[in-house]
Amino acid sequence: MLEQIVDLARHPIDQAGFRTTCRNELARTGVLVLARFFTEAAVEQVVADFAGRESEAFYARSTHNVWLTDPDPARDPGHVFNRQIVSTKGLLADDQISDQSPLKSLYGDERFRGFIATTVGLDQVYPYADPVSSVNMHFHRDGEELGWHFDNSAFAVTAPFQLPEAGGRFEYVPALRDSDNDDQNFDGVAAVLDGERSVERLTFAPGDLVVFRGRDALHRVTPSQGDRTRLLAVFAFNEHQGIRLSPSAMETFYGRIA
Ligand SMILES: O=C(O)CCC(=O)C(=O)O
Ligand SMILES: [Fe+2]
Repeated sequence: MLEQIVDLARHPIDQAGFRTTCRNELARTGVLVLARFFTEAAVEQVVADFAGRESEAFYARSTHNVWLTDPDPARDPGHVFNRQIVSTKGLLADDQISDQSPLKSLYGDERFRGFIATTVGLDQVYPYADPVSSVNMHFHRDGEELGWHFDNSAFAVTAPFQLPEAGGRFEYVPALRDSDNDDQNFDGVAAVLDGERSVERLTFAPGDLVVFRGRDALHRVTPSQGDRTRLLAVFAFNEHQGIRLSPSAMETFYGRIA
């Protein structure tokens, strides 16, 4: 039942007026944080379900560029396009998360999907057609981070359930590139990587829902500090039905081909 998972009094996701407010906020700023979206009971259950599953998560022990692509041999190894970024966080894939989880109930809920679609300006959103991509749980133990990157997808829906004692901050630079016009702004990206440009910080708390436009906003999560693992759920949606990750992307992001 949706009302056991979402605080619908605070966030009436079925109401047209509420949806319009959310859509306008996302369009204006590129990010929407709905504070205390999840009920306390749902937060407690998700933490109980996932805290302690760190060792089951997949941790990619490799580096990536900001664009999440292979290096370009035609460019200098020192070019910002080929700069290698470290990411050490882990994840549990969709097929490692119980169908009884509130995360899956929410993800499959038509009212929630309708709300997300309206908020991001689409008629409908669809799940991934592969067994790994739709709902994920990210784990950042002490020292683990997610390095600077642009998302492949136009928008991301995430939900922090547990934050570390310190660190684990979400930092971003809005509209740093213009992917629609293939303007990659190499100088701007280099300035961020070199710490020469100020960045924004997004504050959110366990139980919040975050919708973020990360295709053109460079973003990262700083290293976690302390014994408490950062737990963040990612709800991945598509504009079209039947989309699956390629085998090579699966190998990169999940360490296996499912
Ligand atoms: O952990 C976060 O807050 C952001 C995750 C993210 O940027 C991603 O999964 O692409
Ligand atoms: Fe991202």
